[in-house]
Amino acid sequence: MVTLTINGKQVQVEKGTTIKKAAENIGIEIPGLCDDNDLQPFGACRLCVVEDNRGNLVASCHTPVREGMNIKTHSKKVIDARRLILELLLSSHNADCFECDKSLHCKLQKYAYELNINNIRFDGEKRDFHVNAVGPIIQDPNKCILCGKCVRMCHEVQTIGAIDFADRGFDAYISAPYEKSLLDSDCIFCGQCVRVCPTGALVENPEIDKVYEALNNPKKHVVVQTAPATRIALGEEFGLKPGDIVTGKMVAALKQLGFDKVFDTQFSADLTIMEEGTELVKRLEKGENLPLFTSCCPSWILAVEKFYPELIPNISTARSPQQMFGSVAKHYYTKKAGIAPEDLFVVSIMPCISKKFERTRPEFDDDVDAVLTTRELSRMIKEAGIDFTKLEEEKYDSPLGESTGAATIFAATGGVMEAALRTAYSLLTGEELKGDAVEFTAVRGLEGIKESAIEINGKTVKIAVANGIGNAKKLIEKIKNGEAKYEFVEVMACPGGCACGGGQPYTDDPDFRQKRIEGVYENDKNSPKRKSHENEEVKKMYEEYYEKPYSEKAHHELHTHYAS
Ligand code: HC1
Ligand code: SF4
Repeated sequence: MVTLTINGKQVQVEKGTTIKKAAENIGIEIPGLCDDNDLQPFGACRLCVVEDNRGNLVASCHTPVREGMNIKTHSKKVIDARRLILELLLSSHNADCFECDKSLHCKLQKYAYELNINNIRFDGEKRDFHVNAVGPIIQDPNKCILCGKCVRMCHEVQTIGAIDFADRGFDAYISAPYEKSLLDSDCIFCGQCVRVCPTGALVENPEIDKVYEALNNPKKHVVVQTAPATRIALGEEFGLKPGDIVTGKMVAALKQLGFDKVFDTQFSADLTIMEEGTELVKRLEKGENLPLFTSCCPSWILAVEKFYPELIPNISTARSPQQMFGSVAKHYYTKKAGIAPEDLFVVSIMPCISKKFERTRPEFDDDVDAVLTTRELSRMIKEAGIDFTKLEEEKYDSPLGESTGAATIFAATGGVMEAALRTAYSLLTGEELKGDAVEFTAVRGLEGIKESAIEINGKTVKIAVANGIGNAKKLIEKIKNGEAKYEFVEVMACPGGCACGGGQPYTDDPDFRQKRIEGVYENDKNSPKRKSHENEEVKKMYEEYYEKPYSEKAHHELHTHYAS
């Protein structure tokens, strides 16, 4: 242990701890624009400077504590330096906060307020770059402060390397190679760069206006689906904690916003399990194209298409729940409700930016018309003046509104695997898992790669779960060089899974992943039904329309193919 003094208070921390973390341990927040718990210390912005024994300013985010140090975190010298840094950043910044999607969540704005910046002493040249608004992510280099968090997230964590610094000095900016748009780059739209960007330089491409237009068009029948992960995070936008379950309030808010029907992506997550579970059983029986990889994460699909096309035969052909919902709404629901398919407008609320890309894939025939992130939905609720926390809970509409605990856990890494196993077990043995035996705890938790094996009918099924594309790549290399062999593998591109997706509320809570995931499993535990094959509305739809999982009709409308 190392003993040091921070602001006159003696502190003991482990060797190797940074000064910034040591200060946080005693409740002192030091500002920083370039550091993040997911990333290696970088020391680029220098806003985190503190004063040491000798009166020197050191960057606290990457300076380890030393025995006997005497640190001042908010001395006059420190505050003057931080103000100077901020004023220099702001002197070239395009500070049109009124029109900025990051406003109220922008770290630059927050620190400018907290550090009392009321007079920028330097009238610098403003950054003047082209804003790239094509595709699901808007890149506005004029708002960029070159902290490098997006680059490091993309390289260090996701190991994609789609973006990097270009040019030098005042002309430096972040871009895909050769100034290409992200659509023409290696980007897989995981949105993790957006999640960590401290300013409005990277934001999702909003689709709110399109949704309002449909809601105000009397000819349109507008239905909305809500992804599993939205219900454990939307509350954060209204002062609740990560992991607080707000399903009923979210449904009530969507009804107040004027959607004709409020349905659930969890309905189609149960449907996905019926199709993908059947596919798994068939592949296990034939011993073909194993391991089977899950297919619901569109960033994972893009990663396979771009970097591992040889794995395409191993990817489940089941469409993602978002796209299954779109297809079911267009084909089954319109017939049942007597609505002309061209009058139907399908909106998704997703924790994910990549879902905006997925809906535009040509093979999905515009089944989904607009995708809003959880953040975009919160803005609509705020704009409508709805007091979210006071809403009376309401229920989803029928017939695409019922779901089970198995669908709920799709939101957490390992959840799709666990949900599929609950149903595959029943399909393979003809027996039901009872009570808490449905819980496959080996695939739960935030570890990057989880491996396990389960016995079904005397056969061992080896399984693996990867979250974060960097971890998925490690797992694929293990499989490719023969170090590991599995029958079934789940991959989610975002560390933690969809609960921690790029479209979820921005948060500074260092434990946001764990808290949101706890909410997911609590929701499952409280569900009266916990297996997808127990979903009555899904069963009824098979009886009335698709006949059985993997039928010809199901193949046509619920499965897909991939680009190689
Ligand atoms: Fe996901 Fe999925 S779990 S991919 O994370 O399979 O986005 O929540 O909606 O489609 O159901 C996301 C979440 C989501 C799909 C489902
Ligand atoms: Fe990289 Fe993901 Fe951002 Fe694309 S969306 S630039 S892959 S971090």
